[in-house]
Parts: sequence; structure tokens; C-alpha cells
Amino acid sequence: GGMASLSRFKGALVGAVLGDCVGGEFEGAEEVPMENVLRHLNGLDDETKGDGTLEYSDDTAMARCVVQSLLTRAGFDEQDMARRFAKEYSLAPGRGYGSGVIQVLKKLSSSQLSDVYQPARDQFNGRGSFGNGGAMRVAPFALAFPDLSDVKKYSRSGAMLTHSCSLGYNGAVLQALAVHLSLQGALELPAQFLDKLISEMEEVEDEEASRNDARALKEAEKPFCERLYRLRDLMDRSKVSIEEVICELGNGIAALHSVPTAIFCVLHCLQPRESLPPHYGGLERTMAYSLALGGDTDTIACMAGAIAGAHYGIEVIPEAWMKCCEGAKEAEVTAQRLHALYHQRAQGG
Ligand code: F2R
Ligand code: MG
Ligand code: MG
Repeated sequence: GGMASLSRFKGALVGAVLGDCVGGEFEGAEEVPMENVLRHLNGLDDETKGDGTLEYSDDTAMARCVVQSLLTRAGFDEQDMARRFAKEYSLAPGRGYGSGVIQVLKKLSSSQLSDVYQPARDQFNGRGSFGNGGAMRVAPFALAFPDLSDVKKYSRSGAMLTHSCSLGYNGAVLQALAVHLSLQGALELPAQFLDKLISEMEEVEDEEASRNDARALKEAEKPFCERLYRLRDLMDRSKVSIEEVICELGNGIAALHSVPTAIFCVLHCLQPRESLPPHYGGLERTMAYSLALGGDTDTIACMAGAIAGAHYGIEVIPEAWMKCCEGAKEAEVTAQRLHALYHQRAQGG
């Protein structure tokens, strides 16, 4: 499809849901043989499956809150979004939330709260969370705002409702930028895509709060930029093993150890790979590869799925996968409404 086409919007939202649903199987696994991944994915074609047998987790539960809030308020409203997170958690607490963020979600449901960002600031002795919970749910921000500076501003604020550490919210900004650029067709030129992400993150990580957090956590001066440079080195190699990817970029629950990894999965799978079935298209390759990394598979596949889906569009998504994954059909419908909001804004309406 063309730039910011409806197909790309649908692909992004549905891709995220699929990644979450199919990735749940291996979350927390240390080693995941590709054989097991392919067996899992081939099993989705089974006629007896369908009707959402694979349930979504916190990644999608929170992304749905983001979508509903952005649509209802026709933009970012922190009070409304916070309320939706809290309500969703209280209605379905068993979706596999991070152990820290649960505290925030409980506090956000209090009616006496004067500052919705305060519970997040109180996390981890005042340091805030650096988990990938802000990034895993950020895709709708990339789809709601045509202006890149708005995507940056609001994805950051949206993440700060639960993640006040810059290593948490900057991961969300990076993921939102990747989805947004992919939506514009930027993955047609992978090297330029990565250059653009780096130049944007150089600016983002130049802020004082980011520099302070990086220093306190003994990370590189600009941690996400450093990972993106490593990613570029990996892309330039003719062969890269799963172990090298995990070692250089990570596969963990921290945003720093998962957002650049998800971006790498997408870039690596733009072309056919020896370890993956030749009949697989790019989106299937991205999913399979994300799962084979092990670790935080639902979240890495969810983030990679959003970027890849925005690139390839909805047409390439296997119907059997759509049927198996809870919430996939609904994501396709709501993507249409985000598409309308985006183009309304783009026309200055
Ligand atoms: N939580 C999971 N999966 C594991 C458990 C699943 C479930 N409970 C079960 O077994 O049934 N998955 C989901 O969590 C990730 C997103 O987490 P989020 O929203 O960022 O949560 P949190 O609690 O803020 O951070 C996650 C963990 O990271 C560590 N951490 C974060 N900041 C820290 C800091 N400043 N200092 C020390 N540690 C910090 C903590 O261990 C947090 O618990 C996604 O994978 C999603 O799928
Ligand atoms: Mg999850
Ligand atoms: Mg996860």
C-alpha cells in the first residue's frame, strides 16, 4: 500500500496483537529451538483452532486502552488513559502484568489521586521502572498523530503513566518512531530508516533526565543510541547467530534489552533467511525469528509485529493466524478509526 494507507494501519495494530498472542507460548523460555517455533506456528493452521484460542496478555490489554482513549478523546488525555489502564487491570488482573507495574495500576484507580504521574514516579525507590511496558503498548500513538514531534511527545507522556525512568519511556519513544516511520514506507530503505532512528534518539537522549538516569544505572551516555549502533554493526555482518543477537541487544524485560532487539528482528527478516521456511513471507519470518530469540517473546514479537505489520500491510497476514488470536479482528476494525483520526489531523481538521 501507499504511505500511511489503511492496510498499513491495520497491519500495525493486528501485527502487534498477533505477536503478543503467538509469543505468549515462549515468554520467559531461555532457549527456543526454531523447530519448536515452527511447530507452534504451523499448528495455528489447524482447522480445530480459531475463535481466539491464543489469548492476548498485558501488552494488548494496555494497547487497547491506549486506542480507546486516543479515539474517545480525539488525542492524548492522561487522566482518561490512566483511568482506562486502572479499570482494565481491575477487570482482568490475570493477563500477566509485570510485578512492579501492578502497584501503579492499583494506585491509579484511586479517586483521590491529584497527579496521575505520581504513582509511576514512586516505583523502585523513586527511580521509576525501566521495563518495556511503555513500549509494548505504544503503537497506537504512532497511528494517531501524523506529526513526528507529536508522536514523540505523546508516546513519552503515555509511557510515563507507568514508567518514569527514561530507560523505560525512551524505549517507548523509539518503538513509536519505528512504527511511525514504517507506516510512511521508510523500511523500503533500511539503512536510512536506521539513520533516522539514530538521529532522532540522539536528540531524545540528550535531555538532562536521560543523561542522569543513564549515569545512575551505569549505562552508556546515550543507551538507546549505543544499542542502535550495535544493531547497525549486526546488520552489516553477513551471518549473525541468535546468541550474538541476544548478547549484543538482549531479549529481556527491560526496554533497553528488547526495543532495539524488536527493530533488529524486523530489519533482519526483510529478506529470506536460511533458518526460516522459504515459503514464509516477511511478516511470518519476523514473527518466527522474534520467538526463536526466547526471553520476553510476547513483547518482542508484539513490538516487531507492529513495525513489520505497518510495513507489509494487512494483506500478508495469514487468515488462520487472525482467527486464532484473541482481539485480532477487533484490532483490524479499530485501526480503521485511527486511520481516520490520523488523516483528519493531517488535513488540519
Ligand atoms: N511480566 C511479564 N512476564 C513475566 C511474568 C508473567 C506473569 N506474571 C506470570 O508468570 O503469570 N510480562 C509482561 O511484563 C513486561 C512489561 O513489564 P512492565 O509493564 O514494564 O512492568 P514493570 O513491573 O514496571 O517492569 C518489569 C520488571 O522489570 C524490572 N525493573 C523495572 N524497573 C526496574 C528498576 N528501576 N529497578 C529494578 N528492576 C526494575 C522488575 O523486575 C520489574 O518487575 C512485558 O514482558 C509483559 O509481557
Ligand atoms: Mg505480556
Ligand atoms: Mg512480555
